[in-house]
Order: sequence, then C-alpha cells, then structure tokens
Amino acid sequence: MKLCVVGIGGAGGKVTMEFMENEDLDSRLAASITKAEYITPGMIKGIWLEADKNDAKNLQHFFGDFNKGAYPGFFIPHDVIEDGSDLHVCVRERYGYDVKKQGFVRDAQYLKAIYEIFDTDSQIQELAAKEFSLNGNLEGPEQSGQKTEKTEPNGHSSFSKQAPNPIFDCAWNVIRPYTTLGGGDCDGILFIVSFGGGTGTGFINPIINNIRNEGKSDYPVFVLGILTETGSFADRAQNSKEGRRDLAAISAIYDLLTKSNGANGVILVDNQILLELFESDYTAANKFIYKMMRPMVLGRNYPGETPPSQAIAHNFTQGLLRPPIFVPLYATLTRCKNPEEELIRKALAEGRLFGCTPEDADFAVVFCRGFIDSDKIRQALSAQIGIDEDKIWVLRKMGEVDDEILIMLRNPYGGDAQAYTRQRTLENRFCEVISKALQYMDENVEDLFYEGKDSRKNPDSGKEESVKLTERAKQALDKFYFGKNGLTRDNLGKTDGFVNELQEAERRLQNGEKPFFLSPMRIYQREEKESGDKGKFDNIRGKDEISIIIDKRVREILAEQGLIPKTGQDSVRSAAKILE
Ligand SMILES: Nc1nc2c(ncn2[C@@H]2O[C@H](COP(=O)(O)OP(=O)(O)OP(=O)(O)O)[C@@H](O)[C@H]2O)c(=O)[nH]1
Ligand SMILES: [Mg+2]
Repeated sequence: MKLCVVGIGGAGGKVTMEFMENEDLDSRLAASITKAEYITPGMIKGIWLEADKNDAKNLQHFFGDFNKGAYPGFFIPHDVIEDGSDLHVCVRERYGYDVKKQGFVRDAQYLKAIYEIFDTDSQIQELAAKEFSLNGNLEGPEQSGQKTEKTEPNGHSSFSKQAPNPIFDCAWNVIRPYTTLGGGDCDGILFIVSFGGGTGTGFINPIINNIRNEGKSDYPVFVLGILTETGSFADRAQNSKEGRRDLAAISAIYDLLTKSNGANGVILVDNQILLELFESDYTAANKFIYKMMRPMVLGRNYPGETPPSQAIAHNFTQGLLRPPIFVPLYATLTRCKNPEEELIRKALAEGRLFGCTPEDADFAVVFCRGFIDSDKIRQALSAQIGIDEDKIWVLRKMGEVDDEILIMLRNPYGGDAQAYTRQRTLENRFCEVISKALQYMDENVEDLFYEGKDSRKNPDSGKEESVKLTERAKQALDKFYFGKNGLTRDNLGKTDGFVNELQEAERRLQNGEKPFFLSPMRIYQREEKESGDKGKFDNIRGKDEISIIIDKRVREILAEQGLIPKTGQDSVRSAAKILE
C-alpha cells in the first residue's frame, strides 16, 4: 500500500504536514539546491487543498505554492474560476453563492450546494463547458519531482462523461497524477479533514464524488476525519460556535456514510479525546494522529504480507451496503517477549480514539509494527472482545524500536438501547453532536440561509463580504432542511428533510439500531428528463441510492414482522436467507 495523503482545510493541512516530513534532508533549501527527491517515510505522496489563501500563503511555511512547482504544495481549487468571469457572475446571479469565497462560511452545505449546482443546472453547465472544456485550463502545472504522465490531452478526463465541475475537477486533477489512475505510484488515497469547519467538511464529499463519477468505483479511498471538540475551546480560533461546528460535522459525516459507493472507510478520531490527552495542544494532537496511523501507512511489510490498498479497501467494506465507520485504537510497548496480549489490553483500555463498544464491532483489522505474532494477536483480541477470530485480519510490518498496534474496529456500536446513555460510546457521542446541531438549527434558522450574520472583510480587496442567497437557492435549502412543505416554526423536522433525517438518526441510535444514517440527501435534484418522474425521487440520486431506500423499506417490513432483528447492516442478507 502506498498512499497519497490529501489534507483538506486547516486541520487537514496541519495533520498532513506530519505525514510529509522529509526523511532525507531537513533543509528545504539544501534539498532544492541538490535537487534531491523529496522522500517521506513510507514514500507517501501528498498535497494540501485549502480555500483560505491567507492561511496557505502567509500563516504557514511548510507547503509551497503548488502552482509554482513547489513540493509539498498547497493548492487553492477555487482559483481556477476567474474573478468576474461569466461563470462566476452567473452562479452569483442565479443562486447568490460566491464560488470564490475564501471559506469563512463554516458549514458543509455551502460547498455541497456549489457542487450540486454544477452537477444539475444546465445553464451553468453550458458556461462551465465553454470556459473549461474547450481550452483545457483546468490542467495543473508540472509537479516537481513527480511523474506527470498525462492521460488526456486536456487534463480533465471527466468531461467526456459529464459536465465540468471546475473547482472539484481541478482539485482531482492535481491529485490524480500521484495515483496509479494518473500514472503515479500511489495505489490509494487517504483524505484527512476535520469535521467542524467549512473547507474540509464541505470539500470531502464532492471530491470523492468526483473520483467515483469518473468511473473509479474500486479505487481505494479512505477518510481520516477529526470530529470537532465539545465546549468553546475552538470557538475563537474558528469563529464558529459549538452547535454550528456540530452541524457542519454531522452534515459531512451524513453524506459520507450514506454514499453507497463512496469512501472505503471513514476513520473517526475525536478531538475531544485528543485534546484531553494532550492538554488542548493541537500540534501535539496532530503529531499523535500521525504516530497512531503509522502502522497502517508506513513500514516495510513482512515477507508475504504485502497487500495492496485495493485488498485493504476490499476487506474494509466487505459485506456492507454503506461506507463503514472505523474506530482506531492504538498502543505501543517497549520491545519485549510476547507483547501481543498486553498490546491488545493496553489499546482497549487506553488507546481508543473515538467512543465505541469494541464487542459490537463486526470486523477488525489489526495493523502491527515490530516483532508480533499474528495468531497471538487474533487470539488475544478475540478473547478480550469476543468477536470471532475469522473476523480479525492482522497485517504486520517491520518496526523501528518499539512494538505498536493499531486496531481498526468496524462499526463498533449497535444492538444496545441503553448505550447512548453511557459516556464514551459511539451512540452517546453521535447523539450529543446531533442534538446540539438540531438545537443550533432551531435557535438560528436564519443562519442556515446565511442571513445577516455572515460577513467579513476580504483581506485581498478590503471589501466587506456577505452571502445573499437568491430565492431559488433559499427555496432549495428550505426543502433540503425542512422537507417539501418547507419551514414552519411549530413543525420543525416533522416532515421529510435533513432535520427530520437527523431526528430519525438520533432515534435509531437511542434504539440501538445500526446503521443510523440511511438515505442520501441532495440540495439540488438532477432533472429527470427521460422518465418524466421529476419530483418523485426527491433527494435521491442514482441506482445506488434507490436500492438503499428499497433496502431500508424491506428491512422495516421484515423487522415489523419479527423476521429480522432491528439492528445489523447485514439484515437484508440474513432476511434473504430466512426467506429462502
Ligand atoms: N486535531 C486538530 N484539530 C484542529 C486543528 N485546527 C482546527 N481543528 C479542529 O477542526 C475544526 C475545524 O477547523 P479547520 O480544519 O481549521 O476548518 P477548515 O476545514 O479549514 O474550514 P474553514 O471553516 O473554512 O476554515 C475546529 O473547530 C477544531 O475543532 C488542528 O490543528 N488539529
Ligand atoms: Mg480554514
């Protein structure tokens, strides 16, 4: 496995930095003089996607400007759209969104809407095709020290299949050459984002859609997501209150977990746990995130144990209809004889990076570094949490000094209606985030439409910027959040819509149901030209989503009749067996 690490947004960039330290030369200057190849541990390649130019250009000195050939580099996707171009103006006139906004709108829906506008509005698509498809100006610059084999004459392959989506296409185009899909040598991507801001949370789903829409349904894509902390610690730096950060976080996670052909796994880390461990020091937390991920991404594999990313991705998602959550548990021990049992015990007792109930996991992957016996790991984990040994997959690598393990528990929750009442369960943490997001929406409905409060001075132009959505955009958001009847104060979330879906998810978590997010949601619907079914499949997209809705209904009916338990992702399969 050789990964391309793509950090998105502030926290995503800072954690990616830890993965990208140069192994050979500490000095960037010396490296550039000697034209030394930039070598990271594990030969990881990487890039940082950012929306805030000030953060990228002035507030950090690790990443250079990708457009000037720097490596490792930052890239500002919205720069691809020219200020004042027909496309820029048209999106603003029709919807009110400024596609070049530098990311002060701290929510996931802003970029989701922009992605879906380009995905659905034929007028915008025509303009985008005129400005981008013809002259091919989405092409990235030569990447220093990297292979830049071009697979298409104009650098954007997706256009032959669908309309250009410039911001996300150009982001994919700068990642692609690092991957085996574009002539590079990375056989998988690890996206790193925080769930809680606007850039990382807003970008992660559209960019995965872009990869999948290109027809790359089996290219391994993993997401490492850092859930924003509770309390007000991040409020000032982030200029965003807890409830709002929670809404951004849950929106992004919702989309990730409901996209049936999306990521191969969403690895969740809770900033709350990290900041308690590292006394609110983000830098120390970031270093630890890298350290705990090393057994997955680094090191020489044991002879005969060298699975490519594809095998890992396949095992991660095997048997599931939706992308799974993985909770990482990490432990390290000074090298000793027979460390396996103690490593497992330590990881379970002290190494959980997100609330969970290990006994409820339906599968576990254990990445090891050091002198470790696979059988003993399987026996110890099976004995301590009770899952079958054949549901535990052990992958070993050579280590450095100490022995380390990273246990990835798949979907370690569900089946216990009391779990949400206990601290440090996944149900409890998600219920907390959902209820704070719901409360925030209830108390700040106008924020959902960016009314009044969202403005700031643009550091480039010095002008005050704010968002003023058009009626068209407001109506779409109204329907997205509050369902077909729109917002009525005393009816919040009682019809369909995202608010209702969140309430339902909270209820499922409280009942111990698994999974808890089911139906994909869209703000802008695709036109149903051929079928004439416009409006009939609101919030649904494609065959995958339709099959999920059918799956959901079948499960409800079977559960009502007592044929299957209420929990379990595999319930349709088990129901099919019962019916046979
Ligand atoms: N672990 C960790 N978490 C961080 C760090 N910086 C910010 N966070 C958390 O991540 C959340 C989102 O912050 P950013 O990643 O800066 O947001 P963004 O993706 O750049 O989005 P914008 O809102 O557009 O700036 C914050 O609310 C914090 O909870 C960091 O360096 N390390
Ligand atoms: Mg930011």
